[in-house]
Amino acid sequence: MQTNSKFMYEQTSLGKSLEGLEETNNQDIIAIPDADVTFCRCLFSQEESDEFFAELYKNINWKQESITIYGKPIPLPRLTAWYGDSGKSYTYSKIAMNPQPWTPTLLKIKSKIESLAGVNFNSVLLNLYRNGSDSVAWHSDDEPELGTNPVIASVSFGGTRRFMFKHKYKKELNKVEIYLTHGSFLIMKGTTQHLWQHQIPKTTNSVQLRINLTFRLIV
Ligand SMILES: O=C(O)CCC(=O)C(=O)O
Ligand SMILES: [Mn+2]
Repeated sequence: MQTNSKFMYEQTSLGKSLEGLEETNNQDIIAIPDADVTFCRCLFSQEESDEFFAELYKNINWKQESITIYGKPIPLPRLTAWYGDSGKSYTYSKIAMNPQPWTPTLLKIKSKIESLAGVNFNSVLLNLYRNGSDSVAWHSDDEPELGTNPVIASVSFGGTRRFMFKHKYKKELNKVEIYLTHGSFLIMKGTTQHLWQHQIPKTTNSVQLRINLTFRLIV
């Protein structure tokens, strides 16, 4: 891994304006049918975001996990880590994960977002995207451990990446895309995970390292 002495990321640009976006006090309610999605471009200041990025990059116990397809291990195209309350294990992409204990930084981020999300989360999945070849394929966060209508609170630090939604059944609906910027915060709730899938596609653009945290409540 490269050293993390200087991570300066551009915080202000959304990248692209969205159709159907109502802007209220730095909170964007994104009008997506059958979903409940709110986006906040700069929940964390530039300085806080730089510090969080550097700390997480250095101190999180990042792992290269693999999934097995037809008996062959296929490495996930990103590094991951799972932290949370003890006993809250979780199976993700057929990988059973036991949480590592919360760190002070994770607890700081968690406490800031919990009041906005209205949920006390008990776990967080972290992803580290090393370059444009790292990605997450179309999926929903709908594992049984998360219960019905889960609230997923997603925080991003580092390089901006394109986050996309597609409806699972209504093929006539357009895909929706949001550029997840340094210090941004996205909340997905209601039927979002049941009726929509999301992804971070690979890109040939030059992109900086990015860390994403998705806070979850395992019931
Ligand atoms: O990196 C992101 O913004 C999304 C990650 C994600 O969807 C997941 O970990 O389930
Ligand atoms: Mn997801």
